[in-house]
This record gives sequence, structure tokens and C-alpha cells, in this order.
Amino acid sequence: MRILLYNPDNGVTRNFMPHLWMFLLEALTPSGHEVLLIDGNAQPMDEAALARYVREQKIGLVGIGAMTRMIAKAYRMADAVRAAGVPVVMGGPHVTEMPDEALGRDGGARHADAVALGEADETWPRIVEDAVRGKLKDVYAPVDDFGQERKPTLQPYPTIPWNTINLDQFNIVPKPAYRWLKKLGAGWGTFRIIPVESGRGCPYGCEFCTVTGFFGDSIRFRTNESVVNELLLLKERAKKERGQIAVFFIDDNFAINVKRTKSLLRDIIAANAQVHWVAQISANLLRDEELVDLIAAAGGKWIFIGMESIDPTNLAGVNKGFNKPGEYAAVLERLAQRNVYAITSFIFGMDNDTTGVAERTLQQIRTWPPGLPIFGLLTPLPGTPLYTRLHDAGRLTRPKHWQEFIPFSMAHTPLKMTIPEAHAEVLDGWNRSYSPEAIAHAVESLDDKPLGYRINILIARLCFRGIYFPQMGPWAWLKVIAQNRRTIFNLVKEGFTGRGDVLARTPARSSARDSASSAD
Ligand code: B12
Ligand code: SF4
Repeated sequence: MRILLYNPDNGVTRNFMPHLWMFLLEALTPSGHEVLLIDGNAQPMDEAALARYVREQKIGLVGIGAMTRMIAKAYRMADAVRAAGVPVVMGGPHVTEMPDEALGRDGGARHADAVALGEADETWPRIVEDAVRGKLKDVYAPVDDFGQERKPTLQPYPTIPWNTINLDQFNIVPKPAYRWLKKLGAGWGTFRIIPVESGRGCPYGCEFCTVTGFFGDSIRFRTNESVVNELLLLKERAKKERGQIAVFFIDDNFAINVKRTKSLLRDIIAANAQVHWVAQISANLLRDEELVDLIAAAGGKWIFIGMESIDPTNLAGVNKGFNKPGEYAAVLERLAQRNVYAITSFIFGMDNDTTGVAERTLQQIRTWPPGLPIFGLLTPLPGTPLYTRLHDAGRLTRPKHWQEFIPFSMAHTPLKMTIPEAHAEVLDGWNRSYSPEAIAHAVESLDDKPLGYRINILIARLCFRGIYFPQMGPWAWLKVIAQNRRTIFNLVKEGFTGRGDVLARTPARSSARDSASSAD
């Protein structure tokens, strides 16, 4: 049977990275079947195009996975596939929380022939077999023979054949630049960010988060060997195609067991399996100097930190009191000393937020080493304790907000400001963090570092700007480049004159952030 695994886009921003679930399920598909992958972020398609593709390719089963914000599109695509006579199975965090919605048992239309609840590693082979026999069940739950929930151990973990998978659709380098860079032999003809998991589960139970409910608070890890082998495979591929590969460790909290993380990082170093990587780690775990040393030595470049708020009352209110805003600066300095920088994520619209929260947050950010601040709104995702609390308090303004995805739009009323005020705060955060002046300031604040670091933060800032201000298509990019031409020109000039190398050797230059301006 030919199986298509499809992940829709959110219709607004593109994703920089493919979704792991597709590759994982492909690797777990029983032999004798052919699996095709389409990520809507890399290959945008509408309903008619997907239905045509499914017919032309003689697909026998379509698997669709989606987060809550893509679910409306996922349902529309599923409807089109089913109308073409091909069965659809849906999985992922949203349908796990809302299976009746997908199956049309809540009074709405049915979108899926079957739903895979929770982690589908062990149920997927069964689903494929049932589909072959034309006997799909409505619901596949990851349970043992006694009906008890069973979580995959991740040991053993399937080998994802990264060395042979066709990754053409996931090259981040734009096509015109691809040919140019390939000719130059710069080793940048391809650049791919690959999702790798080293473990699953997070016990912290933050009120807004789906993870503790979905993956459970039992933490499971792959063996170090299996992770190291995967990195080696990726490294080998990058070398063979003279391109670049970076890894996103998608673990919710990569250092949740610090002892184990250190041992993994030591093994990565020992095997010379370092690639550049990003990981998500909560600030409290980054107090450990040895851990941060190992992160840097093992190839860690960016750490995603869910700071959420600089207000301890807010943090306590969403069960994230383990975040201590007083230590954010020290944590970021500790990372920056090792040339590791942070993606700092903030949520506005929390219960103790008042107008001016963006400016107060930016005041703190300005005192930190440069990074990539991102700002979102508190969102009641289905199945979370937050959803239940706001529902019970009658505060949900759009209880089924996912039926119409509106980016950066609240679905409940905050306590101490209005919804439009919360929206304005997020806009303010993005505007002032990603203005040409702020980007120039971030780049200049690394004046004492080699040129590569400044280029890195410039590119990262230009890309991250697109999360709020979507930069779809070459014109949008040209506009951004024109707006930031001064910073880009300075770096190019420096590249040709070699000024960067001189600066790199200059000891302890006072950085631009010490003489902080109004930017960022
Ligand atoms: C990596 C990641 C991202 C990446 C993008 C996704 C990618 N390219 O990989 C980035 C960093 C960009 C991102 C962004 C966001 N993310 Co995110 N992200 C994750 C993260 C950490 C890992 C995803 C992953 O690969 N997991 C490992 C795989 C193996 O698990 P899985 O995807 O769930 O798949 C398993 C099952 O669900 C099932 N399954 C999944 N799909 C399918 C399909 C079929 C057919 C079947 C049978 C089974 C099946 O089988 C798989 C194997 O067991 C998850 C948290 C988590 N631990 O999952 C959050 C998570 C998915 N993200 C979440 C959110 C909210 C967001 C943002 C909205 C955050 C924000 N406020 O901006 C954005 C939206 C991005 C967008 N495109 O619009 C939520 C989604 C909750 C929900 N109900 O939708 C999660 C669960 C985290 C959370 N805090 O709750 N994210
Ligand atoms: S620490 Fe992160 S992954 Fe864990 S529950 Fe909190 S938000 Fe979710």
C-alpha cells in the first residue's frame, strides 16, 4: 500500500523544520509499504491539489498530524481526501484531546476514519495492517492487553535513515542562492534543521502546556548510543552533500535529568558527533556550570528558554514558579560566556499583566546578552488545566478558537487588561525587538566576537522577525534586507577588510550593550 503522511501549514508562517512524527512513523511502518511525506510548510497545497495528488499517486491511506492551530486546515484537507475515497487517520496533540471532534461525535462533521490517541509509535503498525484489511477502527489508544496506558520506552528507538531520506523539500537555502553557493563551493548549498528527540516527557505541569498531559510525567530516554549514532548519520550526510545540518533537540526539557544529559553530551564529544544544535532547557537547570560547559563543547549554539514572564506572581499563577526571573540575567551571561545564546520566550496576557508589560520586559531584555526574544499570548489549548480553569470561570471568549485560527489573538479575557491591550503589548514587543535599530544593536553588541557570531545573530534575527511579521516570498525578504541594509553592509565590509578577525583578538572590548541604547 502507498501511504501518505501529511502535515498542514498554519497558512501564515512557514516552519523552518520538518516534523519528526512523519519520519518516525515512516521508520515504524511495517515493511512492504511505500511511505510518502508532504509537509505543507515546504510544499503548500490546497484541498483540490491534495485530493488530486492522492488519486494520481494511488495512495491507499493518508495520515494527518496537526497541532491545534493547524487543525482547521487539517480537517479541510482530510475532508478532501475522504471525498476522494481514501481513508484518513489523524493523530497528534489536538485530536488526542478532542477525538470526538475529529470523528464527528460532537454533533459536527466527521473528518477522520480513525484517530490515533497519544504516542502512536506502537499503534501505527496496527493501524497500517487494519487499513490494508479495510478494517480501520475509530480509535487507536496506546494501551496494553489490560487496557492500561502504555508509553513507548524509546529503547530501542527506530533508526531514521537520515542518510537516504529525500530531504529536498526541507532545504532552507533559497533556490537562487543554492545554485550560487554550490558553485562557490562554500558548503552552504543546503541547510537543514533536523528534529531529533533524545527523550520524552516533562513532569513540571505548567498550566498552559499540553506536554505533561500528553507525554505524561514519566520521563523516558533513548540510549546515548542511539542518539550519538543519529548525529553521526546526519553529520555524514552533511559532509557528503557539502551542505550544513543543524539539529533541534525537540525534548521539552533537554536537561530534565541533568546527570543523564551530561553523560549524553560527554558521549557526543567522545564520538566527535558534534553538530550545531538548539535545545529547550528551563532556566533553573542552567544554574549548573558544568552542564553549560558541556553544552558548548558538544555543539550547543542556541538554547530555547521558556521564561514566560518577568513577574513571579504571573509565574506562580500558571504553576511555573520554578522560573526565577531574578536569575535570568545570570543564566544568559553564563551561556554567552561560552558563545551560546538564548531564544527567550515570553507570554503576555497573563492574569497579573497590566499595560506596559512589553516595555517592562524589554527593559530587562536590554540588560541581557543579545538573543532572540519571542512574544506570544496566553492560549488555552484544549486538554490543559488552563483551559479548564478559564472555562469554569466563564472567561473563554472563543471556546473553540481553533475552528478559526487567528494568529496572535486571545481566546479569553485577561484579568487586568483588555484583549486589544494584550494584542498591542505583543505587537510592541515584536516591533521594538526586531526593528532595524534593534537588530543593528544586537549585532553591534557582539563587536568583541568573531564576525561569524554577528552574522549568525543577524540571520537569526531576520528569520525570527518572520514569526510575527510573516516574510513570505522574495519581495518580503527584499524589503527586510533593504530595511537592514546598513547592518548587512557593515558586516559584508568587515568580511572583506578582515576587521572581524582583528576585533576577535582584541581583549575585553566594552560591548555595545554596556552603553545600551533604546533598541531591543
Ligand atoms: C518541535 C516543536 C515545535 C517546532 C515546530 C514543529 C516541528 N517542526 O517539529 C517549533 C519550535 C517551530 C514549534 C512551534 C510551535 N509550537 Co510546538 N512543539 C514542538 C515540540 C517541542 C516537539 C514536537 C515533536 O516533534 N514531538 C515528538 C513527536 C514524536 O511527538 P508528536 O509530534 O506528538 O508525534 C507523536 C504523536 O502525537 C503521534 N502523532 C503525531 N502526528 C500524527 C499523525 C498520525 C497520522 C498518527 C497516526 C500519529 C501522529 O505519533 C507520534 C509518535 O508517537 C512539541 C512538544 C512535544 N514534546 O511534542 C511542541 C508543541 C507541539 N508545540 C506546541 C505549540 C503550542 C507551538 C506554538 C503554537 C508555540 C507558540 N506559542 O508559538 C508554535 C506553532 C508553530 C507553527 N508552525 O505555527 C504545543 C501544541 C499543543 C497543541 N494542542 O497544539 C506542543 C505540544 C507544546 C506545548 N507546550 O503544549 N513547535
Ligand atoms: S517546563 Fe516546558 S514542557 Fe514542561 S510543563 Fe512547563 S512548559 Fe511544558
